[in-house]
Amino acid sequence: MSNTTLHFPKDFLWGTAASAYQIEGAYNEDGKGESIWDRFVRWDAHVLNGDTGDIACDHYHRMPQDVALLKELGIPCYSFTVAWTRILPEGRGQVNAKGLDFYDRLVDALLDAGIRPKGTLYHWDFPQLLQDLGGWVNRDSVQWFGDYAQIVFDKLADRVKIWGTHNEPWVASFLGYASGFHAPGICDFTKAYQTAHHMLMAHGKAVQIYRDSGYGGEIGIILNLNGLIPASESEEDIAATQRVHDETHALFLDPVFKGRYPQRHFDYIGAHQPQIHEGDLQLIQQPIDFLGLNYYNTDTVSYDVFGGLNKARITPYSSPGWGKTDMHWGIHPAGIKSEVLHIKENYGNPDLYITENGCAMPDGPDENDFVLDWDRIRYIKAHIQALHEAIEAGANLKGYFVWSVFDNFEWERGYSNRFGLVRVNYETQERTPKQSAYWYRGVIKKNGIEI
Ligand code: IFM
Repeated sequence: MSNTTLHFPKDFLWGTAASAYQIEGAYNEDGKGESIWDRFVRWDAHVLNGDTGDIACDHYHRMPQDVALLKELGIPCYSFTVAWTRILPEGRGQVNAKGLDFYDRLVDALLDAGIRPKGTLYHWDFPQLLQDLGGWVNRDSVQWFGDYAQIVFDKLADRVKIWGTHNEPWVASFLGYASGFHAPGICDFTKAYQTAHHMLMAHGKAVQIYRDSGYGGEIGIILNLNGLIPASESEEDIAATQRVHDETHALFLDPVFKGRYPQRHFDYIGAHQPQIHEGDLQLIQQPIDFLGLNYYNTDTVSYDVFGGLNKARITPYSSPGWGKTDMHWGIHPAGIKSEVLHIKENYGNPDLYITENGCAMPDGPDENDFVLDWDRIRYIKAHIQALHEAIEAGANLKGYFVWSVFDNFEWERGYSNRFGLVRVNYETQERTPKQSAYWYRGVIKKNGIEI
């Protein structure tokens, strides 16, 4: 039987993504200030095995070799995030030239290697000194972020032409301020909603600053949009699914694209509603050039009176024939297509990038640290195939980024889960591309997948 190649549009942007705290290490070097994650990992019992990002993949020191490896793997675009506290150790005020220099060198190294750099301003590592003033709950955070954004743009935006403002603001707001699983470890829904509102305003502010500075590239926001399916057709399960959907999707998408919050949800959360001033929603609703969509998994949702504020129980969902990932997340490739089409149909078919997709698998290395990860290849391929269908259905999908290029620090799970196309031996810091890295190189070369 002969194979068919599903081709992607010309100029489709293939890439890989990583984030500062998860790979850089050098947590207190060259003038870097303390972030909330530097603090959080030192709290007893908050991260599995007491792991920290102090060293992580030591990318800060190994950046030139890492970029050379990206080149060898044929990666056309690399998505990195900037650590706010490398640039502004106190979160505001004095700029740390050595911190800026690191990203300057990274961008130049990428361009020299023929790799397009894509930058994101915020991936959860808020400055601790500003956290001491209330963090994102403090309305001044909007201005703090704007000032930080301006500094980063002025240094890098002449060469970096694709920018994300925030990565996954739902995670920063709700895992950081409602469940407390993430830094700063606060458990308070009112603060979580206020954080979401200020992060959205900060996003709008950064977009405004970017436009006013005339750098002429693309800017957008990156949201994590899990699939959600009611566990049954009962009214209760459907309503619970709607509540979770409102919190994770509409709370972010509606203000960015429509300049309003989902009223039904605000009626439901009552006293937890954020304080909104006149003009806030106009600031949030800046025209953006793309939406970044991170998709990993789909859950079923059922009504549960013990299910927190949303009264919802979340259960991982897998399509028949698929198991679970090492994160115990279900696998449902069609879910990525549903999310893309949800955006297309409800938010004016904006340009989209899949800014993260991938999986942690129980990688079993051989004696040379080589990982034959057919399960990861199967996962990525099925998701790419579903995206091909979404494009055929009319979605404006412009690119796809695998999370992640390297195994790295997976937040509260420490180093126990591996998402990389490249294995990292954390004792020796040796990098070994997995089978999936070579397979992905082939996808990029063909600009498509064989089915
Ligand atoms: O590792 C994270 C990343 O920081 C944000 N998106 C999800 C990934 C996997 O959990």
